[in-house]
Amino acid sequence: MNQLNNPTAQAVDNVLIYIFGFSLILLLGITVVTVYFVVKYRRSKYPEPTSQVHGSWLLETIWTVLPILIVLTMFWYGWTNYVGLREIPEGALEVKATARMWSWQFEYPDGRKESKLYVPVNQPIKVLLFSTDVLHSFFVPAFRIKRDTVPGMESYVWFQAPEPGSYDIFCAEYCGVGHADMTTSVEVLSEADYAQWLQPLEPSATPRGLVVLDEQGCLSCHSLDGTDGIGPSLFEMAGQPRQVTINRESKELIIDEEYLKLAIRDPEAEMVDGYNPMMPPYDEATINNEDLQAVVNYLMGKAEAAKTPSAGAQLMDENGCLGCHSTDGSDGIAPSFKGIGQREVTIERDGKEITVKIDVEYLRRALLKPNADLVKGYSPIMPSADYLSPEEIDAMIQHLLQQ
Ligand SMILES: [Cu+2]
Repeated sequence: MNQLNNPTAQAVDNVLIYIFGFSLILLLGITVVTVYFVVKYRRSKYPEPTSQVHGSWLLETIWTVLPILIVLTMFWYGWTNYVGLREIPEGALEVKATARMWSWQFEYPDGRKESKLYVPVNQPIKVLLFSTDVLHSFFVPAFRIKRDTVPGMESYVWFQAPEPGSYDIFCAEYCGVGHADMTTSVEVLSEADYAQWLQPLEPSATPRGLVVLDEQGCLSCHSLDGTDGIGPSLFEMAGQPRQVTINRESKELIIDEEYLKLAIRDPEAEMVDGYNPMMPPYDEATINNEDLQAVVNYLMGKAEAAKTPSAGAQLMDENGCLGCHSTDGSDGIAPSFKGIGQREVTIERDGKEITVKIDVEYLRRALLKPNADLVKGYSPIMPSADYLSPEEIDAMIQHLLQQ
């Protein structure tokens, strides 16, 4: 990587080159002089000492003061560059990095969570470091940054990437059997790509349960394909019998929803035999009940509600909604659908103007009785969509909320 505009790497490299350079010059200089004198004043040629000098103030002063100056410049140069590594430039983007056995999680100011660190190019990034369990260490060689994450303590590093690309992140503190798997990457995006990445997530086809499993780092210990890992594989486990230890007694039970919930909230209560009790409990603050249910649904092989956004989009198109409502924010005969789920609107009700937040109920009413709570400034010309089935109405609402 081009090291220009990679301030943290430059700071570390400059000091390394400076100290290494001086050390090399001294090593070579001293070795050459030593060898020269050994050869020149060898015993066969000069059996008796030839010099009668007993001291030289000048020489002693030089070889005392000069090394002190050299060492002090090393200290000064190292110190000023270290300070640069600790002082965050203005306008830095803050991302929270949480280390846990054995994966990383990155949380953005808007609450978005990722297992890779996505950042824009040429912007300082401040990474706040946390650990939920043991000592780990956040290490990105490309930016020459490495710092321990300590449970109960907040720490930080910063960097600025000069070019888009993918750069390794390692854990550099031995933290247990999965330590070597604790790798991920910094994904540096161009400004345009980053702006696109910032857009609200496209409703993905990935089931929520799987997203949570990935976000929470579960998959670094539990495989999805049947291979045995640090923990049991999650492959087709639902409804299967397992030997578990409850209160030191081994019992057989069938894996069901209740068991899975307990295994996530309190893993050591009913441990599957043959595995070590090293999974941390995931409380409600870490995985809320809704996400817990999504994970359990996913593991139980239950399909998630078929409220596919594409069905909603198709219905919108088929029913001609887009003739009046734009999807790009431009105003038409009717309000635009863009960002409709995040908006508040002024409506007239019982002769009074009130402001309401657009939510599922509002949208349902707007579809079925469009002219009841009409948005101020628009004409009551929309026909009711009551000829659609409740499922179709739901699909449209889901789609609208994601606009
Ligand atoms: Cu680690």
